[in-house]
Amino acid sequence: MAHYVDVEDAVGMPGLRVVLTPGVPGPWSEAAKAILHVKKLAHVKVRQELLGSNLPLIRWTAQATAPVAVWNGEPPRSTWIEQLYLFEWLAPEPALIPRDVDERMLMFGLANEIFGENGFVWNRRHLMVRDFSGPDQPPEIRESFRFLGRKYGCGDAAAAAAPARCAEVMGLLADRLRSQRERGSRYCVGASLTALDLYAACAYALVSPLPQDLCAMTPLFRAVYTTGDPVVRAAAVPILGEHRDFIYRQHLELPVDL
Ligand SMILES: N[C@@H](CCC(=O)N[C@@H](CS)C(=O)NCC(=O)O)C(=O)O
Repeated sequence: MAHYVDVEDAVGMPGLRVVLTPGVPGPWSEAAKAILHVKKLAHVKVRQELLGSNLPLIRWTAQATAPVAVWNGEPPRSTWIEQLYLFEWLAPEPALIPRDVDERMLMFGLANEIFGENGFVWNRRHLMVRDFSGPDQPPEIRESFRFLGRKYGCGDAAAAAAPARCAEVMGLLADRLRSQRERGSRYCVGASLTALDLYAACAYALVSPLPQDLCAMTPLFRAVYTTGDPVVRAAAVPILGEHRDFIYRQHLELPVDL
């Protein structure tokens, strides 16, 4: 297992510190780790307490989620887009943001569909809340998901809209990968790896996680991450899983180190 330090110890350290949730392959956190891996960026991993009060983290970063990236005395970066710009600045090569403006607009547009507010991951979380906060669940699990539901605005309307929204983003990605394949590329944009490939690959864990030997998850998390929603399952066309497997095999660390 990766080595994590406590927030209290990390605050006074220099350099790059990245707050993550040990043992949980959350897409935003795995994507931050993927970028750090590809860029070989030295960093200290810092522990977020899953669904804990995280008071030291709130004092340090003014929020409680993971991931967060903190560079020296600069303001903490708690969103994927700020983190990408920071990592790209600290280690410009290999570049994960396309230099071509059309490719760049395409990449950030699709990345926002996957990772932005009301994007794929956000809506997939609504479905987790829907499926794991009912009265049939053990109280501890039910309360955890109800907490997430309150925090991230998951009411009945949001849950009802979520499957189609997830499927919409998956369809956009699948179309993109198909047209790239026709041009002879296995990547989402252009001819080489970009951050979008990492985001798509990490987000796919919320449809079908990597097998247990490549990503060891507790039975609960495996159940939560594997969706049985018929609309989302219908959108899970093979090219999406093939792309995820290709990106992990070619560019990322396997088995996943949580
Ligand atoms: N702030 C990140 C997203 C991070 C995020 O939402 N993390 C969630 C994953 S479920 C989290 O840590 N939730 C636990 C909590 O809110 O206590 C971004 O917008 O890029």
